[in-house]
Amino acid sequence: MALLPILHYPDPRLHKVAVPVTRIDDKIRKLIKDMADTMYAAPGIGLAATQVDVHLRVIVIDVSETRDQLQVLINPEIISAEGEKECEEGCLSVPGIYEKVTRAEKIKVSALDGDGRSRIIETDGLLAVCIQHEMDHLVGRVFVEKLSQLKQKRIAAKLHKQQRQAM
Ligand code: GNR
Ligand code: NI
Repeated sequence: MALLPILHYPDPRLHKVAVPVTRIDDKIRKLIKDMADTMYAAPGIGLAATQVDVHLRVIVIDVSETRDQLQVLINPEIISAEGEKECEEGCLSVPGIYEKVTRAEKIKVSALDGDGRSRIIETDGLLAVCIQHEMDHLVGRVFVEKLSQLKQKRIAAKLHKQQRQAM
């Protein structure tokens, strides 16, 4: 088992844009395994490759209570989105910060699974929120950047304080 270090906001590498995977080879399979281990250990319900400083369109998710329903999304694309919903979000790259974010309520997404089979996911609820949160990471966006400037300033101050106390 290999745990990967997770980048912490405001690390500029969190703003890199990931590129599509062209071939699912042993290197990608190892990345998926290590990302899943890292997500479960954190613990988190999702992890985007961007967060472990790998800039490829790879996401792992497990929103199950039993933590045994791993979903791998490679090269995900939103086909359609409808409605709006507010949900309190957190992020492994922004530890200790939880804020309400508005997302699409229902989404339809195409992606490849870990074996390279293409699949269509139609979902709402927590899985829809999580997929949108992870897909934002792949284009260099962190959830706090969707908040008001005032909230972002308060979060930056809180993170500075946390960092000082950790030293
Ligand atoms: O573990 C996580 N929980 C979470 C809760 C609400 C909305 C989104 C998430 S994703 C987050 C893990 C993470 O940072 N993924 O990028
Ligand atoms: Ni996140």
